[in-house]
Amino acid sequence: MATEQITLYSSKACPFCQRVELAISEAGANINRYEIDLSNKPDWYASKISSSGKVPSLAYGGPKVSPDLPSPESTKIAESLILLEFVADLYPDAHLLPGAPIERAQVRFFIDAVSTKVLPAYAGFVMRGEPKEKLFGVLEDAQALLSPAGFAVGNSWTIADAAIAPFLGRLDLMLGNDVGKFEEGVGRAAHAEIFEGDRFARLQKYYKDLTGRKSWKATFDGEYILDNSRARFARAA
Ligand SMILES: N[C@@H](CCC(=O)N[C@@H](CS)C(=O)NCC(=O)O)C(=O)O
Repeated sequence: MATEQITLYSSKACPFCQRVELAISEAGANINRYEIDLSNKPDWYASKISSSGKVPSLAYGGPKVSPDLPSPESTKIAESLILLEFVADLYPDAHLLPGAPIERAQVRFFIDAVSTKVLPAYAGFVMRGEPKEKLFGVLEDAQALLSPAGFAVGNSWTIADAAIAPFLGRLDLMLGNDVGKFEEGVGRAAHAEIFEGDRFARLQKYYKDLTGRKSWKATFDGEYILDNSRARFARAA
């Protein structure tokens, strides 16, 4: 169990942040969380916490301070996938990263597929209104990587699940409400295929298992995310 103090700088709207919050919740870790308003970021955030200005990032160790007065003595770490591994290392008893070399490699392979294939296709469809075929193709590939039952790798939840879950949740929410840069009705039709059609039956069961967990309910505020997505990604009227 980590004994140093930890502050996660996060945003409820951000899928990368939810990755880390899921892992922290699955580990049962007690940390400080500070909400960063992405539309009005405090000046100290980029100068003292994350030079890129992006969330999530984390301050580890150092003296006990208020999160908005960060200490130079704490170590600052950014990037959601690095943070997932960091949380797994801090809380080994939670087995967020399996012990066996093969399974560790499978977790990392799955995460790589999420980064290099799922995310670009997700962004293309939702944020640029690109044709659905690319998204469907990569989701089918991701589905084929899933364990036959259980989670991405084996029967236990791992950081591979944290890597993809926030994006599946946003697809469900945004397409279900037809929010995105596609033509009217295209999001809803895609939603029906992904979340109800036979082609994605394994993915649907996986999604149900992910979202049935306490960690999901603790980290996903659907109403807030939908409002935020509407403001950012709604098609022009
Ligand atoms: N590669 C980064 C991406 C993080 C990212 O893009 N975060 C967005 C919010 S979802 C952000 O902070 N954007 C800066 C801004 O909105 O000012 C990670 O995985 O942590």
